[in-house]
Amino acid sequence: MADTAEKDYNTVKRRVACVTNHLIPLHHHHLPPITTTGGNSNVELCNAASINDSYHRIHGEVPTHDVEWKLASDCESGNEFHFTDIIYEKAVGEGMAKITINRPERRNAFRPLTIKELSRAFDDARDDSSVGVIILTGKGTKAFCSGGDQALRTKDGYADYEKFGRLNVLDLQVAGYAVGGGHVLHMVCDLTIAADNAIFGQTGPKVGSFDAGYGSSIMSRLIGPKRAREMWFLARFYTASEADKMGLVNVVVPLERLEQETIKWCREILRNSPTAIRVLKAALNAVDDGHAGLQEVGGNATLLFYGTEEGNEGKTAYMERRAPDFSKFPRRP
Ligand code: 2NE
Repeated sequence: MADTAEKDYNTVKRRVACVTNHLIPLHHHHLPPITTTGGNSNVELCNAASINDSYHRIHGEVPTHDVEWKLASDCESGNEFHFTDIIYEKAVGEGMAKITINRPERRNAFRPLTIKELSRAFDDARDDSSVGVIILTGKGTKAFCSGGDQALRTKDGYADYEKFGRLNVLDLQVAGYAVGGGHVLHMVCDLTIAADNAIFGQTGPKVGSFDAGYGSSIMSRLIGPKRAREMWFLARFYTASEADKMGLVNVVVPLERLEQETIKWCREILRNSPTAIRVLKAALNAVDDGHAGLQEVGGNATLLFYGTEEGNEGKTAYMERRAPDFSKFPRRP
């Protein structure tokens, strides 16, 4: 009898703890401090909520050991990549790839070659089924990326050794400056982990340029149309803390913990269902991407359907030159 009462008491205690975890602000917990320098209390509550629930008790924290990075090889041919403007690495034994823009002497400004190499690395990481998360970052601590290389700007776009210009280059973790096209790159990423020395801003109108594509539409979605106009028309710079308050970034962490925190986020994502993440990513982009976005969600639905008995019956019947029998499959309400 005493045993049952104690069990009930413990159950109640656990449930109350679980509920209060969802209510108590972060600083009431003895958590390792993730510095969210803005007033984004939702992010803090999300982190706090998982400290003492059953999921946390079963799975625990993600491991904190250092990642072993290795220069990436082509996932199909196995050949080593030879890049000039980027460093492309994969984590040994973990589903992470890291792409580092490597032009620190120019604050990691990109030129056409940089974009070509980024595209190749992103294509490879996408096609490598062992990779679930890609980290995009810049070499050094002074800048993530300062946008298009102005020294190579010609009247028909950015031109390097090939001598012909490209304007609509791929506008695609942040320490230091993320400005101009570099700011667009961080906005099109799914998540942004900012170091506390990060500076964000558009410079286009100051240097006779602009991004009227993703750089405008995604920004307006992220921070709202008024703020987006402010950011573009005035071309001011904003601190990491200001960017956090605007909803431009997910979290701000001390510079010396940038990689460590990013890895933690990656490991948390990687232990979740890849299909759930895949479909959610498509769904979160769908509204903004119009037909292309719907096609991505549609492609995922087809992929899942191909794994069902009903989908397989259609294909098998065709291959066996017989009429398909769909009668056993329910028409769900
Ligand atoms: C990024 C920022 C604010 C950093 O300032 P600071 O003081 O830390 O560095 P500094 O001394 O300006 O830069 C160091 C070196 O890097 C070069 C500089 O010219 C300088 O070279 P040296 O004097 O040592 O030789 N550098 C930096 N950014 C560069 C760039 N983007 N192109 C070429 N060289 C660059 C400060 O450097 C800054 O404001 N940079 C310019 C930012 C900018 O305006 N970017 C282009 C925006 S337009 C764009 O990205 C774009 C587009 O045109 C079309 C479509 C999509 C995007």
